[in-house]
Amino acid sequence: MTHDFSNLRVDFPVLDQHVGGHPLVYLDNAATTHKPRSVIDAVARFYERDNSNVHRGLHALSMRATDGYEAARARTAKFINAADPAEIVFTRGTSESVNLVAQSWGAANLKPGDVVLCTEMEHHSNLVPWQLITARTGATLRYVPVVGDDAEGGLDLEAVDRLLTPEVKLFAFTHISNTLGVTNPVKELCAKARAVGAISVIDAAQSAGHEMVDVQDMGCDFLAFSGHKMAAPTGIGVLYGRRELLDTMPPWQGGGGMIANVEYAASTWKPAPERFEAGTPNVADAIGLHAAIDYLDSVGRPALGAHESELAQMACSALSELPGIRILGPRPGSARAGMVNFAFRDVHAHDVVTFADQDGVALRGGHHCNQPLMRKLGLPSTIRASFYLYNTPADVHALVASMRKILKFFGAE
Ligand code: 7TS
Repeated sequence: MTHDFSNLRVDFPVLDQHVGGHPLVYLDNAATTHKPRSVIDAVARFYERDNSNVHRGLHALSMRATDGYEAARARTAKFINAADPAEIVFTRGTSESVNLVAQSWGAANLKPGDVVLCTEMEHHSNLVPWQLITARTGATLRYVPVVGDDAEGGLDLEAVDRLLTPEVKLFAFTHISNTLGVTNPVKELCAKARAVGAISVIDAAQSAGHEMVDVQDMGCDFLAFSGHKMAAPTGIGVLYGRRELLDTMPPWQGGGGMIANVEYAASTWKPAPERFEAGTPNVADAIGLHAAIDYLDSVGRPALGAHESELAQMACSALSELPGIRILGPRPGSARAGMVNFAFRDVHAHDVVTFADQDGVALRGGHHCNQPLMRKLGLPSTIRASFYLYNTPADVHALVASMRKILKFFGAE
């Protein structure tokens, strides 16, 4: 089913407000997205009717809570075409999912002489965990470079072939860059990793809620994403892991829910996914994630991604006409994911974002948790506009009008 995107705004209560006397134009979706009424209602309904702990009680509420939590797991598996719901571990978000792989798989498998390969365009959440575990195990961390002064060429695919030596044990890369709007050829990267015997870890934080993600087709070993970036609540995220791998991995946190048997001297573990979910899980927000997935699939992910990408390309072309602008990632006119990241020669990014806020336009300014990449490109900070399903061409016009006004105010036009 496809939707008329201009009608979706009403599904999101938070968008029904004015900022600075203007209707809110929310363009900070790569940081977090808003939640539709159906998600807010699903979470409220859980607390109003079913609130209880899971997997531990035989009373009606506990059984309902457990059913809701496990139904969310099964729905999430279907959403990314995982073969088995046991391959879905609930976490707090992408960062925690990547840390889980690093601390569990990494600690058990990496040793001096091994290499972890990552890319220069990774968010800190898919970079710092690899620094921590390579420092701890004595393994080496290497990076696939990006191409071009504005990283307009994306990932250097020839360098991937050069860097994927037999010493590489794990290759971690993002699906869609949160800074460049570049989409990486993940299926190809997974195949290349597999060819040298390395496992693959995909950061799908910017893609899972925006386009079809099929873990079996991609051929990845692990894939991480966050609920809050795809219309679901904060505090719930997902780690997909191939069952054969998850079942060989040691726990990374101990506590209730993850054990088979505990003695004073030692314990044994449940299989995945429980092995990796110590303590009371985030039941309410898993149920919220289920509702968000239903919402996104009712809109239709292929149409949703195409809509955002169209808005980003429209913004990119219009912004490229402005004086002193530098746009990162694909050149205007080229395909890009639903965001555009730019800087002005004459006005600081933080001034731009502060002034845009007075026009009701919510943008993000800063290094976007890509400090090493920004340093390489020689930019201390940039301005990012990122789109979601409720944005419209009118939002792009508001963005461009606000940018023109700011440049004029600073005498830069
Ligand atoms: N990976 C990517 C590609 C991201 O964009 C983000 C968050 C993360 C990982 C971390 O996700 P979390 O939910 O665990 O925090 N990105 C951003 C951003 O671009 N601006 O704010 C957060």
